[in-house]
Amino acid sequence: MTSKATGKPNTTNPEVLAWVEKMTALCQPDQVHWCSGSDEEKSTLTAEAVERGILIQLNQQKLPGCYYHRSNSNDVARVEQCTFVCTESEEEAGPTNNWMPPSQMYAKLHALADGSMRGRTMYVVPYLMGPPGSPLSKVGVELTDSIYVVLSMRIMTRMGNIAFEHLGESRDFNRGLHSMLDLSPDRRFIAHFPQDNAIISLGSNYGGNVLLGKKCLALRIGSYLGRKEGWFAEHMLIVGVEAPNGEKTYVAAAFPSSCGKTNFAMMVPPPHFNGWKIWTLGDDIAWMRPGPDGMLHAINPEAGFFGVAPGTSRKSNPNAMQAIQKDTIYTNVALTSDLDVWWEGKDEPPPREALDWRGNRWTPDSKEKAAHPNSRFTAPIENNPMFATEANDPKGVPISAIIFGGRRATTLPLVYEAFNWVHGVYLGATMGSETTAAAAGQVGQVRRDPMAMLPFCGYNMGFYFRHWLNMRKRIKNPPRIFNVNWFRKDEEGNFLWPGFGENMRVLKWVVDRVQGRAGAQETPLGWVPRPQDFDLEDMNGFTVEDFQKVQTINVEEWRREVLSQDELFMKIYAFIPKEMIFQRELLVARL
Ligand code: OXD
Ligand code: MN
Repeated sequence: MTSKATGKPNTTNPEVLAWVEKMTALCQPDQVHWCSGSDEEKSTLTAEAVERGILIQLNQQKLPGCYYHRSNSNDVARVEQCTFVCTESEEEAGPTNNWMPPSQMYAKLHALADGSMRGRTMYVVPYLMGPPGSPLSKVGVELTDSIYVVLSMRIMTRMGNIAFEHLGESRDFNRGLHSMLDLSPDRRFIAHFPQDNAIISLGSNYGGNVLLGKKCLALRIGSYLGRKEGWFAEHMLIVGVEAPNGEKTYVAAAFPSSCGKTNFAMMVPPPHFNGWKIWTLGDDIAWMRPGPDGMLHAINPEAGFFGVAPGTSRKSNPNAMQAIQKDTIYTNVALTSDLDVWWEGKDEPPPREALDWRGNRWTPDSKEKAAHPNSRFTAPIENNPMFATEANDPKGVPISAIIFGGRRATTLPLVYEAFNWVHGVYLGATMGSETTAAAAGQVGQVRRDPMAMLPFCGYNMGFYFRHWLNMRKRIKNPPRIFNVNWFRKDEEGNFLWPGFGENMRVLKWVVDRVQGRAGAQETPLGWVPRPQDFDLEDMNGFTVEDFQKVQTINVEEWRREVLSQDELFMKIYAFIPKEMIFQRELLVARL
């Protein structure tokens, strides 16, 4: 190690030691701390973070083990314009990613990182994505100068010695370097080097940019490795749907950021569904690989929730509310005078006075929101009362259905089922959604977001569709594919579907289809439930007509929809599999 390095490595892996030494020489931290993941380490680092004002201890009577963090006000969301995929050829990254040749990006970022940790500690954060001992799991090592990152990674991943134990002497680990620099947006880069299994993230301290296990490794690098190694890394939640007779069906679902994935993953069925249970395996990411039984098996590589706080309440998500009562880090929500947290859409009425997410005095008369729309909670997944313990099974769980969905005010019905795998891939590939606050930029525009992976696919989107098509040959019993939209509105702008727990009705139809119990009718879009196929009982005035309205297929709207799909298809035309063009033609003909 260099002369400045202190702290004892908790691995003998020569590749890890050599790389950490090289990065130490580059960043020149005052100290190097190798994270073990122990409870004592957590206490010491938390105390230090409180002393330095990085964390505020919350009211321990109300929220034991919970802390509050404010990020820099210019650093509150993922930044797609600063996110790069650095493959040798531009074609490999494809037209939907920012690209720079690896050598050029390394030179640029190493120059920025040079001496960036002087006066700081470099934390070596080993982390395991997925259950220990699983062939689907991967190891990453993140070097960071942010204590907030260390404490958050400890929640979001299996962090510490456990990762080095899984890795052994293997060279197969992700090399992640993170430095906050001075948090200037001008020097903010989230750069991925898929061919080296490496990530460099500079100039930010916002979760999605810096908790490198999540979007960077589990999705961007993961998707690249998945293509190479024959598996899927997807932006999907995973749930186990238990019927009253104990039958369990596993479903994965992809929705773009801030479209209610966490709520769906933690859904509580309404009283009408007495005996049905939804078990949560994951709320954001699924890694899936064909298993020996011919089914697609999924694991959640993560160990925590990094959920959007605003809108989360005992009504919208009682399980999440319970999960965030302890050992949770809150970021950019509002802070009340008794050191409790508040956000728009929480059950309690607004506090008479609070500090807003920027730390300014806030009252209900203030024009600004108290919590940032993308404020977050970071909570251990095992806090969820409906956590499915099979999420720790190294084999993963067999997936029977995949659901795609977006936020669409018009055109898209509540639910329909694809005719087959290729058609299902087309549904995923043409997914559109209105943009939200999870990424910097304008909110509310419809943009194409194939499989909810547009910001997260670590290679050419056309090749990604090809990978989805090719994988069919390796899966003997493929999951059925569905499309949903909870967000359709009437002419006055009222939602046509009540959403939240009532989404259980849609999920039940999906499960019944998969189990061969529910009927459907063929339409130009795919198979749809007729009123008699769909449970509309006890719906408080929601009628068969209301159901037909939310399921309406308006041919004029669909003609426009097909045309607007071209926005993406033209961009990647040179790479798009011909099967997708075919599917488009078939849809036009059916319409
Ligand atoms: C997330 C996102 O944070 O998709 O999960 O932005
Ligand atoms: Mn996400």
